[in-house]
Amino acid sequence: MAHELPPLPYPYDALEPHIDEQTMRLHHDKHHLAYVNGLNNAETKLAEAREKGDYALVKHWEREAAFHGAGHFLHVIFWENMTPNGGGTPSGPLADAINARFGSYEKFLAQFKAAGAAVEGSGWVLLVKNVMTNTLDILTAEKHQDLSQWVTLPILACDVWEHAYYLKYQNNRAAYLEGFVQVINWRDVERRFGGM
Ligand code: MN3
Repeated sequence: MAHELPPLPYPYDALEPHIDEQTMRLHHDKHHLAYVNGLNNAETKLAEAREKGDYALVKHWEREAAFHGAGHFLHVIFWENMTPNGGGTPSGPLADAINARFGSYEKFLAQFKAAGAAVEGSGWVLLVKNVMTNTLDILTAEKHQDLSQWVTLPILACDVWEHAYYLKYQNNRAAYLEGFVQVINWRDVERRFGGM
């Protein structure tokens, strides 16, 4: 199913004077749309590869899916994270979690702004919820993909660093992957999927 560009949840000029109308029009209508189109194209190409059993370009299309998918999903969050009546401070369980992790809202904000200002080149600063520890963290992404999509939750992970297989398989990673498939605990994967 194709991804679609969601409309902004407020008019283009609603965030003035903090974020200007012209920036919002370009950012949403041109930049975000390009991510949506790029993600759809990458997913189409990967579907064609599965159909043909031809994975010669799989590395390229996985990278495209990561770049455009990360761009698309992060912008959806970004638009919804803003509102003309915004500002103020968090409350309730989020405020408690911020205080527990960062010491105070002021300390959280100082780290968030410093981390955002320190991103090299282009990227994002993100407040994230770790789904294993159920705690908050501030993380940054240079560019935004590093071959992944930020809103995804891993449910099946295979380590392909050389230390995971070199003693037995040397440089034959494909054979290691064959071996990994033989020992997958699908009950565990099912459990993790059910938690989504
Ligand atoms: Mn952007």
